[in-house]
Amino acid sequence: MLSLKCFIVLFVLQYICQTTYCQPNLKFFRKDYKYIEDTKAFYKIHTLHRTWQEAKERCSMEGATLFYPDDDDEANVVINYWNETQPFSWVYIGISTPNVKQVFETVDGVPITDVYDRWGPGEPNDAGGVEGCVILRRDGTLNDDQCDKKYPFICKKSLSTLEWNVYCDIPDQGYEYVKKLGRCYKFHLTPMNWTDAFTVCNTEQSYLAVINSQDEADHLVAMTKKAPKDNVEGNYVRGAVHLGFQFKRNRWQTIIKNMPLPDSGYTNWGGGQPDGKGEEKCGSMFYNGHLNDICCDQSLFFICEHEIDLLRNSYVLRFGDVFTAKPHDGM
Ligand SMILES: [Ca+2]
Ligand SMILES: [Ca+2]
Ligand SMILES: [Ca+2]
Repeated sequence: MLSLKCFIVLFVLQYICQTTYCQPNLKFFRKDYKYIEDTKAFYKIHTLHRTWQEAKERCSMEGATLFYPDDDDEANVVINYWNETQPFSWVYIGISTPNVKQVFETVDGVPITDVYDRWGPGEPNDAGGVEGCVILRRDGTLNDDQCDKKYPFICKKSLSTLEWNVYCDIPDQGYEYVKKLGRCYKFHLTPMNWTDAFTVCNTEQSYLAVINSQDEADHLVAMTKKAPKDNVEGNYVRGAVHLGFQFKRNRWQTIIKNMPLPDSGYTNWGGGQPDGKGEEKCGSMFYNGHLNDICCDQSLFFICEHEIDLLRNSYVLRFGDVFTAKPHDGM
């Protein structure tokens, strides 16, 4: 039988849930995205200029896609938001000519004629024969332009495609909740150099994993063992994964608050490691859990770690999974 105290705790947690945690999540993707009800989608205007390909990859890393207007209404709504917040004259959109010159399609393979195709006067003109990517101007018209120029861009995530990972409190089903450690991990099967791996984890609102205990090391080893990595081809180093520590300020330290590695709770180096003699300044873990210094340029698999809001998590653990409803259910 539940005591009165339990009832009060339950009531308070439910109240907190309704007012601060669960409700915003119904229409929440990431803190850096703005939800627009008219189009039922989240948008982020990226102010850092990038090439078209970089823009596309950046949106993808954030779990979104490079925005293009589906129709006139969406073009208007997004341009209004852009007018309110940023001074740019144009942005890259997710339309290009990936296969045939002057045959324009969206990043998800839809012909431009099925979406928004209000070209500016005289466009598309493929000026100089080198224009394969599309920009949206502030006046709502499109122009084909060179893909390697650097422009601002907008990422989009539609509410209908949002899948909330309730245990990890993150819009990414690739993260797996580990009860024993009270946090989530994702094994990345696309090998990258240390810096790119670091960026990918950050972009996913996580960080390159830092081992803080033998339990955590054991889990990362098990996870690595389980990961379907054997068929991944390409030029990368087998046998180790990037982790969140590096040689900086003349010492090994983790990426969390620059904590010296000896204070992190785990310093189990592999035999003879670190052996890079100053050449290997980035941190990795052999598949067996032992630490290894490695060249930062080397491409490896890597693991991201995500910390979860403790109160919310404890609510789930205590009272069962009341969050499994999709974020937009009942809306
Ligand atoms: Ca043009
Ligand atoms: Ca950790
Ligand atoms: Ca080494």
